[in-house]
Amino acid sequence: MTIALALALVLAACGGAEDEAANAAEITVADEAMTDESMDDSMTDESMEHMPTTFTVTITNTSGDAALETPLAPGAFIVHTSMETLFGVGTVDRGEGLEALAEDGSPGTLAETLGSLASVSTAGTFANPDGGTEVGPALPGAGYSFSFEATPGDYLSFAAMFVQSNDWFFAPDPSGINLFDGDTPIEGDITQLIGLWDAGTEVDEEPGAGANQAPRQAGPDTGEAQNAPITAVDGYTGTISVTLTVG
Ligand SMILES: [Ca+2]
Ligand SMILES: [Ca+2]
Repeated sequence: MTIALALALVLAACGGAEDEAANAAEITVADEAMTDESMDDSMTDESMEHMPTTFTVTITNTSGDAALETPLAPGAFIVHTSMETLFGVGTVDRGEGLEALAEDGSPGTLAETLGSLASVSTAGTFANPDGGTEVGPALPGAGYSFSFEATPGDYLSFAAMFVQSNDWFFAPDPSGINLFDGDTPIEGDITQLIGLWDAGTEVDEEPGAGANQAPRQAGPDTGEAQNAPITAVDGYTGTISVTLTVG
């Protein structure tokens, strides 16, 4: 502004340049206005960045219409910023509690272990089927819901046991689900983002028939132990439906 005014005065002193001086002054004022506006915008963006968004996930057991009817078991979820936080594909189970979740439907240890990581902002379990007050399996037609807060840059991972198996679990890819597209939270049907995985900790029997699978085994952690890499399981589409809602 000072330079522009000086320039205007010089031009005015030269005579016959009043219009140009006025233009120079206007342009300067317009620049300042733009600067103020962009400062306001950045302040708004900044304050919005610090406001977490509340998400709710609902996992519905739709296996009544699928290849093999199965209960779902209580599971664990985390909100995280690093990749492969809940598990890694092609690597063996890390001994953080995933085995108990995948073999016996016990999610507590995994949630507790992962909750202590610096890259995990929230960790929890979902154990009461929707509409109920008691911990238990979600039978066909029932489901689990859980809510959490997140900000851009956060990912969601969760895992829940496919009960008619030795050690299979539903979960997103190990990178997790990116909860934001830029600054915009994602929502809707996310079923396609969820896979079925073999934890590699127990030798598989025929799904729905094995004597060492949760519905039939003598007790937790019963069955032939294995130390194989975690792999994707094909088939069994339509066993669950998962939605993500905001607010
Ligand atoms: Ca297995
Ligand atoms: Ca077992």
